[in-house]
Amino acid sequence: EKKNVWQPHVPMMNYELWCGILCDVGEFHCHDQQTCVPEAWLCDGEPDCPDASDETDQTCNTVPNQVVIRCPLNHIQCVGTKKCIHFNKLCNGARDCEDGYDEGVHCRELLSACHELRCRYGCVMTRNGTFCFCADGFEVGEDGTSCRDHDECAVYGVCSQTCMNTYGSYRCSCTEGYILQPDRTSCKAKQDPGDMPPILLIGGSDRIVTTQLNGSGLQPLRALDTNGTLALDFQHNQETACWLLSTESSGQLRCAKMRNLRGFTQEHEIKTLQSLQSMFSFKNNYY
Ligand SMILES: [Ca+2]
Ligand SMILES: [Ca+2]
Ligand SMILES: [Ca+2]
Repeated sequence: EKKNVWQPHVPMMNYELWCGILCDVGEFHCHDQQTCVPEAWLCDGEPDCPDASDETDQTCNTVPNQVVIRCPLNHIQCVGTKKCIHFNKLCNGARDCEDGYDEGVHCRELLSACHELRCRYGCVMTRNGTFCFCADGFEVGEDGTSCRDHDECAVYGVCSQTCMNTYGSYRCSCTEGYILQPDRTSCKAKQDPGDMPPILLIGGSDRIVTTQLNGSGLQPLRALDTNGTLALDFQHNQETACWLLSTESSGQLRCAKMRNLRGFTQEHEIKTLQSLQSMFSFKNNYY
């Protein structure tokens, strides 16, 4: 049962403030109600939510079946669950998998097998056998015993923009105009000037307006012919808004400068050889 049920008597704005943000499909809503993380980061042995709610037993026992958990380097999945634990937690005398899969008589029986492997760093003992592992940031070489740097950047999505592999680690960076966030992996666009609040540009059926994110400060920018279908885009680097207005008989593609996100200036029509009637399918990609 969800605890944050919809309360019909609470006005929309209050509900959103009270409930925090909403997450996209395929994302997990951290229990802090403010952070969304990809479902693939659930129960992978690393806390990704600020409150670590992506790693609690309560979360990991209720992960939907269609979410596939891939354990990170040096982690192993507790059999039959979605929980990943670090190799260090195998045979360490404490029960880390709910069913005790990580502990047992094999921890004693496999000691000599591990010894024979002559692992450069450490040896893993599971109920299915033994193998070598390396310090975090390193992976086992082809000989099965030595250690070499793990190229973290080879995995898509490790950094949100630029990734640089280093010996034993890696470093994320951002392209110009973006700032690296405290999580050291994601980038956010710089706000210039810094204290300028974000603004919503909205295309309605009869006009284009801007508002602040909380809905206040509504400012009409341009009236439109009614009965049209509107698609709208904003090119940040050129401070230009473009919109495509289609009616049953004709279509028009227009652009205007929008300095400092205030009014429209230098509005002009973009002439195309193509009939804009036939651009309906293209239009859906034009937001
Ligand atoms: Ca996680
Ligand atoms: Ca253990
Ligand atoms: Ca590395």
